[in-house]
Amino acid sequence: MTFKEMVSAVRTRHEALLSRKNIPEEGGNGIYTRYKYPIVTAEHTPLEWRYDFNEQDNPYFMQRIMMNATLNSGAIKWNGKYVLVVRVEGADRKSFFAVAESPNGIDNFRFWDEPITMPEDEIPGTNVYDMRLTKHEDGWIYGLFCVERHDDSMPNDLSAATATCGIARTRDLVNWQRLPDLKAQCQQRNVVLHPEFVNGKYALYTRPQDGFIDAGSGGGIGWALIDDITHAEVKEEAIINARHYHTIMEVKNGEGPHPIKTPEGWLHLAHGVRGCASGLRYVLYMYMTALDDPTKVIAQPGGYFLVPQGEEYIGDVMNVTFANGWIADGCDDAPHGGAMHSMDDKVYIYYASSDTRMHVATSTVARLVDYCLHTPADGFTTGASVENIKALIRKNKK
Ligand code: M1P
Repeated sequence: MTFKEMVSAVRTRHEALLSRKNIPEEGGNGIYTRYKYPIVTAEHTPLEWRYDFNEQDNPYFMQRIMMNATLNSGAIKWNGKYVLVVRVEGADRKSFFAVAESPNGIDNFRFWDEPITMPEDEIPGTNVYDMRLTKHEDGWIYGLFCVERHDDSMPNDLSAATATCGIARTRDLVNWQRLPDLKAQCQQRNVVLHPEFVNGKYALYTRPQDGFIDAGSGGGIGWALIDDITHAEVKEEAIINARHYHTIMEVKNGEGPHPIKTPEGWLHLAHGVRGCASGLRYVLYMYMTALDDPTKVIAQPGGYFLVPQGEEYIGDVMNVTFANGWIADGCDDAPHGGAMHSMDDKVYIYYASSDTRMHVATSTVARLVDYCLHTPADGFTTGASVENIKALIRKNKK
C-alpha cells in the first residue's frame, strides 16, 4: 500500500465509525432504553491527535500517540448540541478533557479539533479526570473534577496519591478560568456543584474519603455550603446519602452529574461500589430529594439502576459502570441547570463501561420519577426483600 492509500483507508474507517447510526435495544426494563453501540471510544478521537500525516517523517503511517480510553464524561446541552466533556486517557495513562458533540445525543459524536487546555492550580496536578458540568445560577458553566497528585508525605511509596477537587469555569467550553482547588479536611473525589444557590451560597455534593482509594470513614455522599466559590472551602459537611452494609454501595458511593429538577423533587444519579471475589463492582443507582430541600432524601429505590451488560463488563477496570453526565431536554434556553423540567422531557444518560468507553441510555423525567417513587426501598435483609416480592404478587392477584 502506498502512503496515500494507507491514509485513505484509515480515514474511511474512521468516518464510517463516526457516522454509524446507533440502534435502540429492544426488550429492556421499561425504565430506560440502552443503545447498541458505544457512542465514544478511543477510536473516535481525531486522527490528527494520533498520526503524523507527513510521509517523510512517518513513512509507515504509524500512530505516534496512542489513545487508550474515553470514559467518565460530563454532559451539557449547548447551542442545540449534545455535548460531552470526555475524559480521554492516552497510552501514557494521563487523562485530559476534550469536547465531543452530537446533533442528536445518541450517535455521530465528533471531537472538537483540540483537547481542552486546563490551566493549573498553584501546585500543578499529575492527572485530572471525571468532570461534572454545572450551568450555575451565577451565569458561569463550572467544571469540577478530580486532581491527582503524588502524596509527597510518603516519598518512598510511588503509588501514594491524593485526590482533590479541581474547580474551573467557562462561558464557551474552550477558555477555562481555573479557580483554587477545593479546601477540605480530607481527600475528596466525585464533588458536584448544585446548579442553584442555596441560602445564598454555592452548594456542593461531596465524597469525603480517608485515602486515595478508600472512602473509609467518609460515610457517603456529603453536602457542604460554600461562601466563596473563588476560594472554595468545606467548613461543614453533612452526609445526605449514606453507605450501608450489604447494599450495592457498601464500600463507596458518589454523586454522578448534578440533579435534575422535576415537579416531584430532584432526581439524582449516583454510583455505588461493593466488593466481591473478582474485585470492586461499580453500578449506578438513583435517589430523589425534596424540591425545597435538595439534602432531604424522599425516595431511594433498592438496588441498582444500571449495571454493566455484555461487553460492558470488559475493559481496563472490569465490572464498572460510572456516570457523571446526563442531559434532560426541554430547558435549552433556561438561564441555568436548575430549571424545572416537565415530566415529558427526554433524558439522555451518559455512562462509561469498565473505564474504557462511553454509552447512552434514554428515558424520560416521568419514567425516572416513577422508578424512584414506586420501586421498593432496600429493606436491608433477605426477609424484607421477600416481603416486597410477596406484596407485589398479592397486588397482581387482586
Ligand atoms: O475505576 C472505577 C472508578 O474509580 C473511581 O471512582 P471512586 O472514586 O468512586 O472509587 C474513579 O477513579 C473513577 O474515575 C473510576 O471510573
